Amino acid sequence: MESNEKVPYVLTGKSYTAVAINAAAKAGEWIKSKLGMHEQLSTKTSAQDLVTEVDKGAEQMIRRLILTHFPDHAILGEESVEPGEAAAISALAEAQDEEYLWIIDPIDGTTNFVHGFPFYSISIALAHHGEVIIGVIYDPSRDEMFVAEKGKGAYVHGARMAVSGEERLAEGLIAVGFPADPVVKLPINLRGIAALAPRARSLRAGGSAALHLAHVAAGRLSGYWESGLNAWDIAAGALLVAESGGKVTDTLGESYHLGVRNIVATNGALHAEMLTVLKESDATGF
Ligand code: 2AM
Ligand code: CA
Repeated sequence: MESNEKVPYVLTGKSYTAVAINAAAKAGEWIKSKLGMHEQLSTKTSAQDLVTEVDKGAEQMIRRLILTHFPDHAILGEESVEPGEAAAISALAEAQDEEYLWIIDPIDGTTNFVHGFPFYSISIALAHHGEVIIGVIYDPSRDEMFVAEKGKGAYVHGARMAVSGEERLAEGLIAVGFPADPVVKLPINLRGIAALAPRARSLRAGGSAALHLAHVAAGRLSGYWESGLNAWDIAAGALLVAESGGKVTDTLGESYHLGVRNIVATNGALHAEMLTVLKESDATGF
């Protein structure tokens, strides 16, 4: 080993990745045990924007676990930020220059969790000076743990993941999302969906951005597009896709960074075609 070679990301004997996996697994078990048993249901910005005491409890659990190992690290968690786009953007702006920043979504797909639809996940990312170096997404329903480390690939239960091989949108299975704002954002989104539907093999809207990204990484979806997301929905999944050989940009084709809210993630081959369809249908969200 050369003397100037970078020291691996390890502190106090416990790797960052091990802590992320442990936190996601523990929170996931607990969340799953609460399926159909949550008590309070409140809405945040709209009737489509839900939160339960399980979201909040899971975030506390993950925070405590991370801080036990890394007490000087910063944490950005969905449930510790006021609802709405402006608060999310300013919370990220304040946090993103931290040396080590954990970015947590305790339940991505809360609407599904509330309805008992088994498509929700725990998303945990670690950024080093604003660059995501670890991404972990756990799907409690299928007991699948997706793990990526920057430069080291992405894995699901120990098996290396790779994006799918479809060359054209016409062969692609594409995931989309529906925005929580039904007044301004939904009509824009529906233009993109109307344009994509006849061009792709088929569309899916599972309701968890993080899991959509994990499935793109695993080669089970060819691509995914959604507008109006927050850093905690995307950070871990973006690394999973990149480390599986895929491509992640905003809807204008700019490279992924923590501030991206309008995302396109694909196997790479379909990327340009998806961007073109979104641009032509005026559905980029910009
Ligand atoms: P959540 O369950 O953590 O809120 C579904 O289309 C995706 O949009 C999910 O990842 C969901 O994450 C996210 N989402 C739901 N409501 C949202 C809102 N008001 N603003 C931004 N993203 C939202
Ligand atoms: Ca959430």
